[in-house]
Amino acid sequence: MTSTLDALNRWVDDVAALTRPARIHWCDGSQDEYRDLIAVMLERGDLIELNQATHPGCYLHRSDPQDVARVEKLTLVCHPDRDDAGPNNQWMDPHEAHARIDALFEGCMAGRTLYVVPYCMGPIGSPLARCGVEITDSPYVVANMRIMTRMGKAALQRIEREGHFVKGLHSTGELDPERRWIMHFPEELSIKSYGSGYGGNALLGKKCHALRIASHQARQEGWLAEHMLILGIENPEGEIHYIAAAFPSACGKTNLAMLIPPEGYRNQGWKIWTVGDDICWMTPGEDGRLWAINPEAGYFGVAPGTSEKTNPNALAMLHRNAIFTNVAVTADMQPWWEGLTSGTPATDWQGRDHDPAAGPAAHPNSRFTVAASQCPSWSPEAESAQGVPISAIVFGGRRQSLVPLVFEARNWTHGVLVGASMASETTAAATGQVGVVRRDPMAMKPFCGYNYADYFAHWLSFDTPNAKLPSIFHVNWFRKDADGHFLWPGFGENMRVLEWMLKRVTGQAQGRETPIGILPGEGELDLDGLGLDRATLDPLFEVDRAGWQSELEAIRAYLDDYGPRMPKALRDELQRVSDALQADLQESSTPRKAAAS
Ligand code: GTP
Ligand code: SPV
Ligand code: MN
Repeated sequence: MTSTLDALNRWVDDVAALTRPARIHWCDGSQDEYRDLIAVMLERGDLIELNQATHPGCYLHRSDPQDVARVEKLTLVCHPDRDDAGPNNQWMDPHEAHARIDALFEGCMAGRTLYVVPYCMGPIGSPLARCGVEITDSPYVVANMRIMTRMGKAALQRIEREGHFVKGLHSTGELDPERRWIMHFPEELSIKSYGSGYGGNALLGKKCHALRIASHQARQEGWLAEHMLILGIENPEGEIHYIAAAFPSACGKTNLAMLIPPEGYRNQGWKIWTVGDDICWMTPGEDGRLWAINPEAGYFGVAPGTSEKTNPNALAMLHRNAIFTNVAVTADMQPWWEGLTSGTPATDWQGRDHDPAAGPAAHPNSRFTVAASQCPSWSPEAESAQGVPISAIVFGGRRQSLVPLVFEARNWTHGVLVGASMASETTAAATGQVGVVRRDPMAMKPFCGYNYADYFAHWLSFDTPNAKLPSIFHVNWFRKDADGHFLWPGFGENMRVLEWMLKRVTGQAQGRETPIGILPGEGELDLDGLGLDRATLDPLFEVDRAGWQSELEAIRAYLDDYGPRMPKALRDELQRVSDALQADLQESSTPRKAAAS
């Protein structure tokens, strides 16, 4: 027995002494083990069998109604020094944090099984992948981890070989919101989560490890751990360019990652390949480019809004071997959610007879868990050890006004500012009010494991003489008219925007310089067949100078909150944009004509 496994065994013993489980099960990740877990959960009522004729291997889990989303207020990043966590994180002194949460763990697994879940984030043979072990008393968590990560024997072997792993301890506890914490100890490479069984709070490989802990490691080691999808765009010549895109939770990553191009594009030979839909780890390669892997092996996707019209690829992969969480069901036990064009909900997400007056049938943050390889657009490159080279990075948010459909940053520093300036309307993916605009730099507000000022400095540090960095863009699919309708059709039609980005990356489009960045020039973005009138198009492609002046002031105030730790280069860049806007305002008091049609 090696010392790593000794250390692992000792930790399991210590945890068992604290939590006092009835039994301990080491997960091997096998199909038999998965089948047994499902059987246990069906018996306990943790899972409900869905219609096996229409949805073989599919099950429904209903969460406690108080436990249906991430809880940011109870999510802590416990560096010894509070400033290292930054104003962007909830913080507690590590000693106090351990003491508080260990008191909750005391005896909490009595009568339960303690599962030891070794997992690997990333292809098992990839130098960019990292391993962890989650201890949990939730079979639902184990089953989800088996879909979402490379879990079991192979991961344990890699851990033994490598000699280190991230430690995650989880118990569903009593599911009492008053007795719930999700704590991170980046210096110790450890996580402790108590009192929630929900996705991001409980599947510790995902947001806790692959973003909060990994972002801290990435800073020390010179790489990036990001809340980004990864997709490949194949052009009619058969070349594939990869892009990574950061949108906040429930703002369109899964949808963009699985996009099916409009018919005209398909006929020409365009195709989208899905590498990842939520998390991206990027490292500079010897060639100076950024190379990216998807650390996950499955999708934990938002169900509502997923339809034949919006995301047919997602729908196609949800007819077998999927776990649904908090969706509604039809009378014949098929999963159902708002946005589906067929079927009628009989029972809502809480198991009550569906009453349309009582709100949506599926919870707005209801989710599916499914293996990545079941997606029709799944890219075999998702298994590549070295990852895929990234040609463009895209930032985006949910902004009903001001922010145009697409613009490009002038250079890396400007791009980092564009990412740092991101804001978005809040969604049901986290508890709290929905629809409030808040700053969410790089879509990492809930996930950055250290001070944002240091994080921006880390991003800036990639701009070295030998670097061949990706171009940086910003998109907004969510502009609305006065009546609250989306101006841009979105979904598959977002292909048009991707094509323009590729044209920029390959030098085939000139673009139109504006103070906030480069927008599509006249005729550069293909709008054929969309039938959008001027009243719709103008706002999508215009730069509202006055509106942007107030936006820049809000961004300045936000950056100032971080005090002297905020990199000067970012403040200078903001000043440059602000000066350009000012000059532009003085030069022309008449509004410019919008282009791009
Ligand atoms: P997380 O899993 O929480 O990180 O979410 P995500 O970023 O993967 O978001 P997802 O793709 O699941 O989309 C969330 C919601 O946004 C769904 O209800 C979608 O239907 C909707 N959505 C996605 N893309 C578009 C788009 O292009 N236009 C519009 N109007 N809505 C979109
Ligand atoms: C998100 O909220 O960004 C998600 C779902 O992807 S969760 O796993 O809960 O974080
Ligand atoms: Mn996410």
